[in-house]
Amino acid sequence: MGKKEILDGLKKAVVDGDEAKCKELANEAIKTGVDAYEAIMEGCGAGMAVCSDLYDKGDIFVPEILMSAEAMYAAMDILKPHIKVEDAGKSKGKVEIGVIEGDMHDIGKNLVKIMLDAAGFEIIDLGRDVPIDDFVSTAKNEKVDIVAMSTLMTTTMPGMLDVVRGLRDKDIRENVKVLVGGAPVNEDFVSRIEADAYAEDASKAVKVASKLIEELRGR
Ligand code: B12
Repeated sequence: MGKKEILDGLKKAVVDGDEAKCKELANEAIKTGVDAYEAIMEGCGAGMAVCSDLYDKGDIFVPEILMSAEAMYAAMDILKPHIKVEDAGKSKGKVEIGVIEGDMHDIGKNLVKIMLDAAGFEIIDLGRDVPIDDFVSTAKNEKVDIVAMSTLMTTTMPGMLDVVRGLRDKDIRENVKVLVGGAPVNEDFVSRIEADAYAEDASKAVKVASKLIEELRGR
């Protein structure tokens, strides 16, 4: 089976929520030397993006999207140990990542976590629906380098501002970089809440996080 066939097949298997097919194709990717990183981003991630669009159009519903997420996780479990990120050695740092209080959407956060982990970052996963204070106290107690926050809902975006304020109140804002992501978030929002950076997807998150670590260490 060729590379294109495997990547397209993985994408389709995620959309179809076909866990068995996802596992089969992930194993096939490894066997035939397809880059695991590419398989995750262009197979699994691309499939999940299609699911989001189909959901928005009303073509699929909650049960289907949850099956797709399960199928994607099954493929990623197989692919993850095989990821090689080129500059992994250069910019390791400690990252706490979580989904803001009130928000249960964690599929995107999990994808970002896996890619950061594979790139050599030390990850503290706070999970989803994370209270503001947990972000702040973990940043302080664990001396993290990056506070990474996700939200998929407009209603929970203000929580990100509360975390930035909390970091300031505890006098640790200068010690950390604040990275935000999720569909409703953008560059403009970063400046409004005085965060440090935004990344639109998991592969960009790795690049941006590496840059933030360089900035932090270069001070
Ligand atoms: C799947 C889904 C669900 C699932 C979530 C399952 C789970 N465990 O995550 C379930 C069914 C539970 C759900 C529930 C709800 N949902 Co919903 N859901 C979605 C859906 C269809 C897809 C989201 C998704 O997983 N996408 C795939 C992932 C891979 O993409 P992603 O999350 O965007 O992540 C990528 C980037 O954003 C980025 N990224 C993400 N996080 C981070 C973090 C950092 C630090 C960085 C750098 C980057 C980054 O990288 C990721 C990977 O490339 C979206 C619609 C959509 N088009 O997005 C609605 C959507 C987010 N849901 C919505 C709503 C309203 C709800 C509910 C309130 C519905 C209800 N009435 O019950 C509840 C909320 C419950 C709660 N309190 O959270 C709305 C939000 C509207 C708004 N603007 O606020 C949306 C937009 C649908 C819509 N059009 O109305 N939902």
